[in-house]
Amino acid sequence: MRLTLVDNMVLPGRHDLSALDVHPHLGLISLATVARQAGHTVSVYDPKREVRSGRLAYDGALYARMAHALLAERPDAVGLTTLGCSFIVALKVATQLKRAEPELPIMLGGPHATMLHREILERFPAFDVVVRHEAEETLPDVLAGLERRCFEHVPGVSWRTAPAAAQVRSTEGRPLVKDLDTLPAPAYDLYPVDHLGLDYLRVEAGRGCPFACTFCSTATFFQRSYRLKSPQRLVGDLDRLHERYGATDFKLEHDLFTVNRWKVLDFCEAVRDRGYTWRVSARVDCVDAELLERMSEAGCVAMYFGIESGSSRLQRTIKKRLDLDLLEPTLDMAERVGITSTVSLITGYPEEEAVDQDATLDLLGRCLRRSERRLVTQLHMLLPEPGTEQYAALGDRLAYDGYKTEFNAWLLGDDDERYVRDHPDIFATYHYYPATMPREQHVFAVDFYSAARVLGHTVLAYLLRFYGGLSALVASAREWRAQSGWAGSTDGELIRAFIAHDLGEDHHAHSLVRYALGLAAARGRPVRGGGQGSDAVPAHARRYQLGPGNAVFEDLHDCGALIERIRASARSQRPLDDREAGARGCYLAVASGDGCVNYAIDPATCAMLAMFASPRTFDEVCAALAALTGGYEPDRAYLQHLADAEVIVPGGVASLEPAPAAARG
Ligand code: B12
Ligand code: SF4
Repeated sequence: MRLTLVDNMVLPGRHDLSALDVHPHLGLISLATVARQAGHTVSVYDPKREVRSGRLAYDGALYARMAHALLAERPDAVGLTTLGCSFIVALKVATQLKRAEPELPIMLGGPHATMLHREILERFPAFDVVVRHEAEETLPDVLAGLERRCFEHVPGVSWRTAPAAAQVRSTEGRPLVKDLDTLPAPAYDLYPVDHLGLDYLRVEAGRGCPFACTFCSTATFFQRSYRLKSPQRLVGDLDRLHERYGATDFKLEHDLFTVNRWKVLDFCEAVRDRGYTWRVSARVDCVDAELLERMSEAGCVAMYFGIESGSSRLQRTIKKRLDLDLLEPTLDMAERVGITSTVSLITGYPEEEAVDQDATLDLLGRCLRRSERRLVTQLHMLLPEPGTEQYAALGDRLAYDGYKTEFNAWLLGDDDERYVRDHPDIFATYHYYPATMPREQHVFAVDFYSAARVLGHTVLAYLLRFYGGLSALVASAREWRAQSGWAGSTDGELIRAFIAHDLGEDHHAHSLVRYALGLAAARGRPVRGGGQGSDAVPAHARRYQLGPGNAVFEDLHDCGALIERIRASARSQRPLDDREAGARGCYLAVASGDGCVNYAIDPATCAMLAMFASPRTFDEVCAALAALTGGYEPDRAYLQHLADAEVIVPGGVASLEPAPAAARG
């Protein structure tokens, strides 16, 4: 049979579609090998890759276009995977497929489908079969029984008895692969790995976590059975990927890699001479100095620590039960051995009080004051997840306010929102639990932090010197927003306006915020080239714009020097005084590697360069400046010099209108 597996439409943070995660889906490539071994022909369709490449627009026609592309492969069966936050896409695509080909069997799997198999099958006739839990050992039998819908002998399957029939049946069982070493090598070849531009490759290291935090579905899905592939198997997987793709950097996927330190040490021993680098997830109470050192020696470069809350009280309530005193020493140890840490926190818990949220924010603030090179910080909104203890207690009291988290797939179709509202239990991640704190305070904290991260650790940590801590900064900004009647969103511009109001337009902290936001915007600015500099386009019609990452600033403190001073005084809690902050002037920032070089420029050059914020011809800039200054025209040789130095680069669409008479020469 020809089986097409369909990857998730998961979104990247901050909704930057060019940053879509196009890594091979480890569940699907594991299933693909098993299906191939059973004699089937398998392909994987990844909508993220299609969207990222521009072949598939992420708009209201997404579902129809995806279905069209899938049907073009003429599959005998389709299998979709889904998370809660991508289920709308799976549902709508399946609906389109069924409409076009009612007899085409459509399977669904993954954690979300496992938790809600009955609800999904009973309400959405587009799906025929849900394969629950870990599916490697059941998929061959499911495929064999697909035509006759005969699954009675297969554990962990739920199905509709005939196409569009209302009757749903289900077998008992929660399939689990006891020995992960028995799994065949995953079919990475179903993704064009060589052409995905991946920094590292994901490799499944194991499954299951023995803990049972109230917000996390891992314990339900993998049944708290902690399994790690043997060192020989895991290193063998890495070696194979190294030989085939030249990969040397890996992400070892496991919710909690370090639970069994002896197994981790064995792996370190087995991998240490390979020269690979790798990253994992851990708890701060499942690592120690010796382990971190051995991991670092064996190539570990990054660790993800789910801390979840800075409040000890909440640590108990959500059953994460971390000793928060371990965090900073652990970060110190990791930093000392050269491991970059990610500290992830969550707000929005039903039981969270203002003091708990403040503790979380202040913990983030303390992290910000640490070395920025070896630490990444995140603040997420709690998402209700089916299959969790929280959901079992509060899943029937979900509320909806249309808030868009960074994870949920966008609602693109006309009736998508109706589905979300009508089925809160299934689209739980678009909703929120009733909570002690006003929802608005959760939303503001998450949005503020997401916007503030753009400023970078140094500038953000410096702002804390004026407010004492992150919770106080967030509270002041929130109060200002309410009093000022701010109508915009909670973004960088809100932070700038708040600082301008609170500390003053002329204050050096305001300059720093402007500078950081300006550089971030410049880094994200698209430059559309298209042979603009080539001889095919006459010189007068060539348009230029500021080079990628380059920015100009008028009336600004010397922020490059300021940031150096701030870094030099990192241990101090004291803001710089006016004398230390220096005078204001005009600056050109030119991107260089990860950073930039600042040049002091005169106001006339600044005004001229500012015109290249969007694509302009030299003629247009000269004319605009002449109008502005009553006759002053910049030296065209100077403009050409800026272009040669790539301060301004060819950009924008060529104007093919006839050249103005003066320029025709
Ligand atoms: C890698 C990973 C990611 C990656 C890639 C996700 C992906 N696979 O598409 C990234 C970084 C993008 C990611 C992001 C997020 N993730 Co994530 N992630 C993981 C992680 C750590 C590993 C996934 C994995 O490779 N597992 C191993 C493979 C073998 O398992 P599997 O994919 O589940 O597949 C098996 C079965 O599910 C089943 N199966 C799956 N699909 C199908 C399809 C068919 C047809 C069939 C028959 C069977 C089947 O068979 C497979 C083999 O046994 C898991 C935790 C975990 N340990 O699984 C969380 C997990 C999947 N993530 C989760 C969540 C919540 C998120 C986020 C919302 C952020 C967050 N809060 O963590 C975002 C959402 C992304 C978005 N924008 O929508 C939850 C999902 C909960 C849910 N019910 O949906 C998990 C389970 C973690 C958790 N315990 O909370 N994640
Ligand atoms: S949050 Fe982490 S420690 Fe807690 S159950 Fe989930 S995977 Fe385990």
